[in-house]
Amino acid sequence: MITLYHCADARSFRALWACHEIGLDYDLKLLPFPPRFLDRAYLEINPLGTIPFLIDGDAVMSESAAIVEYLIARHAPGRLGVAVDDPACAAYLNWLHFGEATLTFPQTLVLRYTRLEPDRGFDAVAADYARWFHVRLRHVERALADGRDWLLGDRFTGADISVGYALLLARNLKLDDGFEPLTAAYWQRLAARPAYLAARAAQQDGPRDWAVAT
Ligand SMILES: N[C@@H](CCC(=O)N[C@@H](CS)C(=O)NCC(=O)O)C(=O)O
Repeated sequence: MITLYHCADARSFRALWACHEIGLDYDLKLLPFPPRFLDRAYLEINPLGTIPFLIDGDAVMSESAAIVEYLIARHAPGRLGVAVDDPACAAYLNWLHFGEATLTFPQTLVLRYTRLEPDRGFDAVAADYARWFHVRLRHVERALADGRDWLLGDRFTGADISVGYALLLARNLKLDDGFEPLTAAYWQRLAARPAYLAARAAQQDGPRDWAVAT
């Protein structure tokens, strides 16, 4: 069984959500946020101090989008993944990584300077990166303009988990006022998925620190 180190609503939620979409058993280790400071013993498990951290036998991973890709490739390739010889593979991988590298990174500056370290005086940085996030998010709105339900059309994939987590974080940071209509409707579809709801429920008993219950 895999072991997943997780903080409520942090990027490790991507891995937790993927487990529920796949129907995979897991051992969930819930940590307070940020674990680097609040659970020093965690550094012996993951010297980076970040979450997620996944252990699967001899395999260890610390990148949330890569974990989604790995779990799907191993356990649900035909159902939630896209094969390399499928014409949609490039779009699949691009969205999977876009969710983290382009849509989540700017939000971490907003989180840091509005929630974790509000007294640092970096309000302008937070405001700039909130705007940066909203401008990049237009790429999702454009993709949905043909009426598709999911990023790759009518099939829900790991790419939706990756981008969907960025939308969850945006909600928690109250950046969802910048969701355009198709993105807002896409978020509603994501948030209604049984696996999403089960993953949210699975983390309820742990420390929530910065996370905002929605
Ligand atoms: N690119 C990595 C980022 C991992 C990361 O920085 N996670 C954050 C939480 S969302 C963290 O652990 N922050 C606490 C810290 O840096 O001490 C991923 O996608 O998993």
